[in-house]
Amino acid sequence: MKSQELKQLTRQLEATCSVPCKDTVEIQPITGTDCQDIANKGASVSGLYYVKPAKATDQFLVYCEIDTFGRGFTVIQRRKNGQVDFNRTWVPYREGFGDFSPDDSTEFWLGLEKMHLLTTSVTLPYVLRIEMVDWLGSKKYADYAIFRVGPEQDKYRLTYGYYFAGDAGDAFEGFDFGDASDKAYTVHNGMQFSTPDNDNDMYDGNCALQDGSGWWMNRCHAGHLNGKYYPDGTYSEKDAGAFDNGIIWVTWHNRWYSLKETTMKIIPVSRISTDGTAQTATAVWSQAVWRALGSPRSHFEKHANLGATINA
Ligand SMILES: [Ca+2]
Repeated sequence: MKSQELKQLTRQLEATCSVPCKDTVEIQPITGTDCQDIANKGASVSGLYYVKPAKATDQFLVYCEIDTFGRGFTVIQRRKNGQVDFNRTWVPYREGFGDFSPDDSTEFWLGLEKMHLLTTSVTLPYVLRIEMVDWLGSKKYADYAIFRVGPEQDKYRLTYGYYFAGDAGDAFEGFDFGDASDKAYTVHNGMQFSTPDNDNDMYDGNCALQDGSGWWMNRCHAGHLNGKYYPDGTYSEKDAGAFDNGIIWVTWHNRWYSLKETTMKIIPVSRISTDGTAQTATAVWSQAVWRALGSPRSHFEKHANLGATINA
């Protein structure tokens, strides 16, 4: 009896295994330089696509989030269930890790080299949109204009022009915690990337090793989206071994609250607007980019105006 059951099970397994794995992972046929290019070519469903930025020698797979406005976001980071371990060393952070799925059900890090190729191949800069969900289901976002990831020789340095929009606050600007981790020590713009085995931070110790993650560490962070996954969100110094190592966006929730979901995704500045006035938006953005590059201190008020113009 047992033997018969086993035989039956074997037959079932054989039937399953004879279906090629590739058929179970659906890769869309349209290709392009990035997901916006793919959306421009008529792709209307989110899923897995091959992209090849101008600087890249080979195409690579990405998850494209394509919405009803025809916007194509290239997703570079996804957290949603804690199933992928983000405590990794330099090479995995460079090459990417985790799982892609056509239905956005899995976690991944696209990889710093691919982020570098994407963000430095374009003439019109990217916006980095960060979307976050907390354990009550609230959603907030933060947009950064002129987002770039430098080359490996420069340790994949993070740079952006300015915080453009959002309701989550500007954690990349740093945060005054009222202790040793003050605002100047937690700014992320201009930081090189660090991993536990490759310390490029501004701290005597090793932030990435302490926190068990790879990130654009300063001394150490105010926004930390590759942190440890804490189901339920709240955790304590005791849980974490003294360090705030969760998934943190401190201008929304404090550093002892770890977020439930995060998405980091990029889109050309001309397409961030949903109102279809891409050309107007591009013109406005071009001026804004010029102003931002010319006068880094005074752009905050200007962006408030810019946001009103684009969202109007
Ligand atoms: Ca250090």
